[in-house]
Amino acid sequence: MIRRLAALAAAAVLASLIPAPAFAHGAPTTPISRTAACAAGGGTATGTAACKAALKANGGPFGTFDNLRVANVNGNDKKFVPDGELCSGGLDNFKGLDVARDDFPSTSVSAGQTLKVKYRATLPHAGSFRFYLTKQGFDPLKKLAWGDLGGLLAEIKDPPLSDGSYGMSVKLPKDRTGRQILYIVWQTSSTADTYYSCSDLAFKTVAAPAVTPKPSRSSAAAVTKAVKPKAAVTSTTPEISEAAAPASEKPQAITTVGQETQVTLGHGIVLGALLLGGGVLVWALAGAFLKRRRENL
Ligand SMILES: [Cu+2]
Repeated sequence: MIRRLAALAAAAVLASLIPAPAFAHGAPTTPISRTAACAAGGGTATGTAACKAALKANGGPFGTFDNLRVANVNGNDKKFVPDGELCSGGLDNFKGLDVARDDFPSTSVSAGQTLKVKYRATLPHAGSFRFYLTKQGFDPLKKLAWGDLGGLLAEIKDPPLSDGSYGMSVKLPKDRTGRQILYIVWQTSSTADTYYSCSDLAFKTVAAPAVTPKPSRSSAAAVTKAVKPKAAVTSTTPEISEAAAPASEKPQAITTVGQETQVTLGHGIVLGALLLGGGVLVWALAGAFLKRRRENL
């Protein structure tokens, strides 16, 4: 009996030493990312033709939507993520997300607008978000390559977390039309991981003023109306008002302390649970040992 308990306790201790399974982390839900739309545990768009095709191309189940991360990149994204594999971060269990299609679940946007971004953090980490947008002329029917992306659109460090999502906003360029991809790189500083995601955007076509030599008053009025969009931001998820405090307003010292705390609280919780489990086993073992001794006396 005691020997069996000892074996169990030893097994538990060994199990706690084996690297723990992947924990949840994050992915953009607004604008909806391919991983949040199609991958496990993410969005509700798995039934769409694009997600079905992506799953087929994946050749097996997707990884968890918030787990599209690569370790030890340290900012060398192009070295770790090959052309044509940007949406999967070069990861085998997300490779279906790289399929070139123009019908992935998308977010309708207007050129020049300020786009609200919600990056769901199932496990918050300190770090920086880098935003890239495909250049005008991008062909969605070709796999995304680094050369398709324009320069850095925005970089936001440690944005505010509200209702489980990082809230950010990015100003979109004025010259884009049609389907484009917003590529977000989340390089965390509290872990070794960098997260990658593709969010498909559909730029609204602004009605071009009719090219008539002498426009009548009524047609001019119609054009004015058409040019003024009612809502600037169209999101796939309901809006939640959020404190949009710029990252720069955060005191640097507190941010640093927060990072340390985050690491301890985040991945530390699991370690704590394992230690607690081990403690319970040791306690049970000791109890059984004492009981046996008492019986022997
Ligand atoms: Cu994580």
